[in-house]
Amino acid sequence: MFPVDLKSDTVTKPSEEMRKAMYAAEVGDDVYGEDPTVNRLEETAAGLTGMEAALLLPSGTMGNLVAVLTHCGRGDGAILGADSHILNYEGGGLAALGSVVPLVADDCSGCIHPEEVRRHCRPSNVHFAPARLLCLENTHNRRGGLALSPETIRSSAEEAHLRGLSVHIDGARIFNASAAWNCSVKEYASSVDSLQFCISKGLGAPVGSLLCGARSFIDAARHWRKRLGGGLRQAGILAAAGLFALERNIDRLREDHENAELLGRLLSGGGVIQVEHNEKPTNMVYCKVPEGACADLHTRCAARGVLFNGVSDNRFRLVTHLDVSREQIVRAAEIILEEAAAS
Ligand code: TLP
Repeated sequence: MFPVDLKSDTVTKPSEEMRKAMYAAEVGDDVYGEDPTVNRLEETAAGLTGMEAALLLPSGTMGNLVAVLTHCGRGDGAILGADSHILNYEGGGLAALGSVVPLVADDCSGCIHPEEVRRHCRPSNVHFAPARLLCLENTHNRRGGLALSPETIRSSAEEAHLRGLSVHIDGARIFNASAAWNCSVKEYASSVDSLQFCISKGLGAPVGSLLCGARSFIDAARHWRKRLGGGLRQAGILAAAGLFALERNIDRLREDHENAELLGRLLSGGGVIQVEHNEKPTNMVYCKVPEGACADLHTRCAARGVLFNGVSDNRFRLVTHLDVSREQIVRAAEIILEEAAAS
């Protein structure tokens, strides 16, 4: 039963069957394009998103970085949400490695709306960094794992395209979004130029992300991946886990959403923790406690085997995934409530 690890869906471990698929993988040197399993995974990712081509990368962070570097040159502006993962948690890679200027936009609704896109597209003038790219995030991590609809994405993307920008989706958890909206990932991908999704989160693979887009874009992205040192050799071992994840673990994401819903309901029932409301929730529960109470609660729960991450002094995040059962959720909620009441 313990530990119940709700820190993130990144903590999932490959199952016995997934490991067998990895063991049996046919491999080759992927830098030569000769790994049949990587090629199959990239074709599968392109098929699932309806895009022309895809590229396997070691992480979501590298997927986003390669996308930004491929879309933008030095001094170009990328419109990023103030609460986006790219801006907050990716080490400033776009500035450090690409001299790309973050144009920080309001994303408190989870999306960067068309009027906000317009506001950042300033007239051509030597004083301004020209906006070249709009980055959206779905599901939106810091907005509680909120899933955006295909229509919401489309209206912002249309505005950006009208103004000559490209559009990228950080879709680390795009399959959670499509499960929440009961739509195909293709409906998201069809309105943008690139989309990256992670196989290493709720889908349960140990490593990897797929960047998807037009063939010419992916060819250029492959060059950036190599420059960043992300060209892998017998990566079929990892790709086999990705293929397994895409075949077996997409449909079950709904269970994680049900568990998150249950967890939120149990925690809010206790009256000591405020569970944040979210219009279209997925596998995350964000909670508020009195100012300064987070660190103590975190330590007390960890001592009893319930692990989660604090986001600030009074806010913490719980993430459900395929290695946490319904029974574990119920027990974790009891422990969190007991400790919150005692502190
Ligand atoms: N997010 C991690 C942490 O970095 C916060 C998590 O535990 O949620 N985009 C989004 C929306 C993400 O949530 C993450 C990971 C990434 C990109 C980066 O993926 P990795 O960890 O594979 O580099």
